[in-house]
Amino acid sequence: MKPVITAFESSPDRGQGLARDMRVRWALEEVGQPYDVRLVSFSEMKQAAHLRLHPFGQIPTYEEGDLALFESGAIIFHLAHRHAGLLPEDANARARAIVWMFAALSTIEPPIVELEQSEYVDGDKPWYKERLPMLEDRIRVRLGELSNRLGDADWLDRAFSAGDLMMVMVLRRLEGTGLVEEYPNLSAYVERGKARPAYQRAFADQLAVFTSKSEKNR
Ligand code: GTB
Repeated sequence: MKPVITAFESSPDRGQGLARDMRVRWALEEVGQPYDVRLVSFSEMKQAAHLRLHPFGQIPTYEEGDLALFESGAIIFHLAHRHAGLLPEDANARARAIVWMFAALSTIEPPIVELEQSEYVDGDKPWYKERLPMLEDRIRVRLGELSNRLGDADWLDRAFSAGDLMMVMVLRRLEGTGLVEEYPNLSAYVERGKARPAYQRAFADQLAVFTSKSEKNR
C-alpha cells in the first residue's frame, strides 16, 4: 500500500517547493518509495477530518496503513528508519546524521522563520527597516558557523543523509535574501542538494500541482 501525504492544493509559493511537503517528497524519492498526494485547501486543513491527522491543521501529513504522522522532521525520521538511503548503517554515523536533522530544525531554521514572520507581520511598521539588520545578522552568525563546519566537504558528515536533506531545505528558505550566497560553500552545498535526481523528481511533482492548477484557471 502506497503512503499518502498531504500538500497545499494551492501553495502560496506558486510551485517554488518551499512548503514543507517538498521535504517529505524529496525523502520519499531518495528511498524510492512511491506515494500518493492528497491536496488540501486552507479551509479543509482546519476541518475535523484533517485535524484528526494533524492537530495543528497544517500540511504535510503522512499516512501509511493505520499509521498517521505529522511534522516533517518526524516523517523523514520515520522514512529514514524504515528504508535504506537516508541514514548511515553505522550507529555512531547514524546518530551524527540525526544531530544534523535537529540542528537544521532547531538551530538554523528558527532565526530564518523569525525573519520571514517579521516581514509578514511587521513589514509595514516604521521600525521594521531598523530591525532587519539585526534579524539578518542573527542568521549570518549561524550560517558562518555552519559554513566553517562544512568547509570544503560535500555533505555535513561524509555521505549524504537526512541531515543534509533537512539542512538544504531549511537553507532554501533564504532564497531571494542573498544571505546564503555570502557563504560560497553553503551556496554550493544547496545547489548540490538540488542537483540530486530525487530532489529534481520531487520538485517537478510539486510544481506540476501548481502548473496544472494554472492551466485549469486559464
Ligand atoms: N513544524 C511543521 C512541520 O515541519 O511539518 C510545520 C508545518 C507547517 O508550517 N506547515 C505549513 C502550513 O500548513 C505549510 S509549510 N501552513 C498553513 C497553516 O498553518 O494554516 C510552511 C510554508 C508555507 C508557505 C511557504 N511559501 O509560500 O513560501 C513556505 C513555507
